[in-house]
Amino acid sequence: MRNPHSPGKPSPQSAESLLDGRVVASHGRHVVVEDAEGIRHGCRLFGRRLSPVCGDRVAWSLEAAEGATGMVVEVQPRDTTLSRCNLRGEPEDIAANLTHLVAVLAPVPAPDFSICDRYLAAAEWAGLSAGVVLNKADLRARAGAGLDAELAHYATLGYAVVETSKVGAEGIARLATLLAAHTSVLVGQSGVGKSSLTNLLIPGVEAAVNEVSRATEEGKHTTTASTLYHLPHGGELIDSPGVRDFSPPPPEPRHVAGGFREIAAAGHDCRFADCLHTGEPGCAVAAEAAAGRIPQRRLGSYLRLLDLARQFDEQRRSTTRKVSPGRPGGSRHR
Ligand SMILES: Nc1nc2c(ncn2[C@@H]2O[C@H](COP(=O)(O)OP(=O)(O)OP(=O)(O)O)[C@@H](O)[C@H]2O)c(=O)[nH]1
Ligand SMILES: [Mg+2]
Ligand SMILES: [Zn+2]
Repeated sequence: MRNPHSPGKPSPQSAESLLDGRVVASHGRHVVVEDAEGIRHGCRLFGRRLSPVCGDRVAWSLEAAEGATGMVVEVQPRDTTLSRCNLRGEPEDIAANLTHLVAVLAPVPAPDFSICDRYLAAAEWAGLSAGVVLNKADLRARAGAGLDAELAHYATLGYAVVETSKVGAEGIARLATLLAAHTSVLVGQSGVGKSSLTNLLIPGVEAAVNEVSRATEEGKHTTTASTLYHLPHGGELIDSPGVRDFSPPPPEPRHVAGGFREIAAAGHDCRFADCLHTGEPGCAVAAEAAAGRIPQRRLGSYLRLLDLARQFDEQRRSTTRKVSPGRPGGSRHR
């Protein structure tokens, strides 16, 4: 294993004493690392360079200091990364080594299907399978008129759609079956019940759950850090903090459609192979949307991410021009 010692920094333990571990929670410069026996240790990070997230495989050593029992010295290469744009519009990693994403919705707080679309697109781009959960099925009568049609459309795209409720643990067994073989993350708006689902899926876990604010019916952002749990029938589950909005860092514009299964499929029939479905002649996506087979909202979600992708592309180009003139593709955005 590589020894990351660098001059001027406190020396980590020798490579021989390094242990394999898994980050199961991350709080800035402090992380919780699970060892091979499943014991969890509070750890600091060696140097300034490391920024592990929940799910990362790391090398660490037992080295007590500053209230921590260990120190992470290296983050191993990831299979997958789920990222978002932070408030400054910069990419920021959320979780690593996921295989599956679950977008959680509820009748209350009012579902934002655009956020759901963007999570599903992020899953497609990261190579994760994905599903949609409608939690609080007991409050279904309070849902807006469009809910059934939206869920039916996700199902026609091939996403598993499960209705769950903490009342009678409805749908929990089916959800557990879908999660069994995966490392999954529960994502969605604050207050939809991600932590409540975590508690139902994993007896003994007491992830903090709070009451939805009566005044606004917005969530209260009860969960403040992603945490990884082991599911009793195999698989791992990450409960993540709720969001008000979510945008994934987009890929190059021509790859954006890959985040939308029906748009990618229809796009094969566009007249031009490089059609971006923004009014080009012979666009099969526009034809499908006009015929009502692609919902306008899904097309809108695609176009919004295409806009973002073009902004990123422009930034990438100007950074490349400034940093390394003449070096094609030399500078990546992140
Ligand atoms: N009626 C009903 N309420 C539920 C259900 N599941 C969760 N709740 C309630 O919804 C509120 C929010 O639940 P949480 O599990 O904290 O939601 P969360 O998605 O983890 O919220 P953040 O951590 O803020 O992102 C709590 O008052 C729960 O009791 C359900 O199936 N039915
Ligand atoms: Mg929570
Ligand atoms: Zn097209």
